[in-house]
Amino acid sequence: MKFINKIKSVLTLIVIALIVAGISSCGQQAKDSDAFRKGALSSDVASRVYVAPGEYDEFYAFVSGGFSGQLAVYGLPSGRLLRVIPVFSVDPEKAYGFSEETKPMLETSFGFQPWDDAHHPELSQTDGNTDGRWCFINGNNTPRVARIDLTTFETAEIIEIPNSGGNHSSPFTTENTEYVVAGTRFSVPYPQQDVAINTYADKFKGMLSFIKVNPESGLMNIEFQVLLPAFDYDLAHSGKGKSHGWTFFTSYNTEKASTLLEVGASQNDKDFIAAINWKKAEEYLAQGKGHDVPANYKHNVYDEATHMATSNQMNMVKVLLPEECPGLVYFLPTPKSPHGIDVDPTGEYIVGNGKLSADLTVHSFTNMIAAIDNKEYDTIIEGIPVLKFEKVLAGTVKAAGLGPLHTEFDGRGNGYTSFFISSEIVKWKVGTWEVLDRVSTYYSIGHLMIPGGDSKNPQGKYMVAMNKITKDRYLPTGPEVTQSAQLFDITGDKMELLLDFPTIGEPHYAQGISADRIVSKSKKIYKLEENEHPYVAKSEDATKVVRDGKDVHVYMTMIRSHFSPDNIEGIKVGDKVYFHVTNLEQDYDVPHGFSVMGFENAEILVMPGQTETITWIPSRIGVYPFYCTDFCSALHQEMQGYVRVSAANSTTELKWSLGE
Ligand code: K7E
Ligand code: CUA
Repeated sequence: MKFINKIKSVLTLIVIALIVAGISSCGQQAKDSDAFRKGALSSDVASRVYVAPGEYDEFYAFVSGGFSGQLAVYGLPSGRLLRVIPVFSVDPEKAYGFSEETKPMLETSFGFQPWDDAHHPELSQTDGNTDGRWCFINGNNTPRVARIDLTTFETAEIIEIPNSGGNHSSPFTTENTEYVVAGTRFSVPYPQQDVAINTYADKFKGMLSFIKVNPESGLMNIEFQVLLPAFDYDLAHSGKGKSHGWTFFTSYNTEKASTLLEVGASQNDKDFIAAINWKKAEEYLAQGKGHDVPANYKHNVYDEATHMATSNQMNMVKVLLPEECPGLVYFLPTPKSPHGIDVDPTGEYIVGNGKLSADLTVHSFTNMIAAIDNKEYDTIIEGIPVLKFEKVLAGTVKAAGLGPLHTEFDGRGNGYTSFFISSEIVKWKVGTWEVLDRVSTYYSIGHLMIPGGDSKNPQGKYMVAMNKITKDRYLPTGPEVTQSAQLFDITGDKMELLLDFPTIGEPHYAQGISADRIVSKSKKIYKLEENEHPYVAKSEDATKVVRDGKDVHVYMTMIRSHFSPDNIEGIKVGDKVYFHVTNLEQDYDVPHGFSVMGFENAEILVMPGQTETITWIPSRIGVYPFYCTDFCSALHQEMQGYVRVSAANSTTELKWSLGE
């Protein structure tokens, strides 16, 4: 036993040394051998990712942008980038965070946040299957969860998560999207207060949040939070099938270190997986066990009828305390600072990937329930029973690689785990735990994704690896080389590399779904007659310019190939001009853009039937052109106009016209 522990600690040291060296062992070997690097690509590989011009891809892939804060949409198997959806970062291309309608989306209790770090897209599910309705994604830095509407591919809602710091174990869904969960990575003082950082162990707490999702509208609200010890809660996945009703969160830093965590949080041989019985939580809430706790957070909702977002101030959350709610939370000891946690399609197996380990630890849901029934506890921490490791363990995938991070499933009884340090994916058999195949990734893989790979019914044809480092895989572009994804065919016994493609930002998790679950629902236009924007002009007759003190409201329309009005006079230096621009088109794929010379703002790109507003405070007299920024017709270059700006004290009359 002692000897084994010694081996384990030596292994940990090696692992840490490798992490510190920041080098991937396999990657290094691979780099040395060009033939190996290119892989044994069979000659027909190109045809298997080739999507002929005019043809559609078979799958959508939603890939997180990491530090870009956005969500990128790719087609698979081609790897073609279809769209970048702005979520947590401003995007001047789409006026996201610049238009008056979208600015409220980025409001937080700290004010307007123009950026965040987005890691985990998660598709909504019905009966454990991806249903193509919504994609959720976490904002890591200023804790938030966003919901993207997959009829419009627009961010429809963002909710801030109070009592959290680093919203990383988020936003994983339950099998009918009853909840998406959000767990704090960094524990913070609870309640937030001015205290010495070395009071961490006493004053700091971890918080796991359960966000209820309205089954019709998708609207989110924080139903309850569970107060936990001051660990770091890293990732999550919910149970399904037999384990439906439970959600599992990995933790590290059960040592409660508050400095130099690379050493301090690597002391314990095992950290915990927190298993939350959310159905039990609902019972406790019904019994009035939830504490109303004052909280300060924003809930921002985009209304498709008014084409406008509203930011709402929220003031309360319900908090459940484990010591008052027996049976609500259990800890499952899991070796070596587990990172990813993944539940197999049957819901029986819970895979904890100890990132400082070579092995994968697989727990059994059945064993867990038996251990709970028999009270097989090691100890109790802050009211939470710690189950005996041997009693919940189902098996171990032994010596599979170095630095396991994340696991996905193919629906044929196989698991696929990414290994950051040894830079590879290992395929293993669920139940026997034998390693079946391994394949190198280039380089330093983080997450991997199989469409539906965390659902009840994976669509296990392709697998995407998302890599942190690409070094020599692409043409150099200065000090930083693109991050990238790699596509594999997983239909055979051996995983087969098909394609490398670059990604935006840093890809973390991704979700995939067969295109047919989305295509038929995709919106083509916004109906003009349904436009309830308060400043809409539904025809050219309705256009006007209205002065209200120093505010000037321009009700403008656009249609191929002119603006109405296209001549505006009587604007004065220091006015605040609101251009409320309605696109009168009712044809698919005909946006028009709008921008004014020198107006210190982004363009707006207005979709058919939509109204968007952009503001301008002119600082100099003159006559300034505006034009359509999206090449919309043969006479696109003619789609232009002028605004005349007069001195603040001038008597220039306010007037507007088209064709005079
Ligand atoms: Cu492993 Cu943020 Cu999901 Cu990245 S996390 S790799
Ligand atoms: Cu409208 Cu170009």
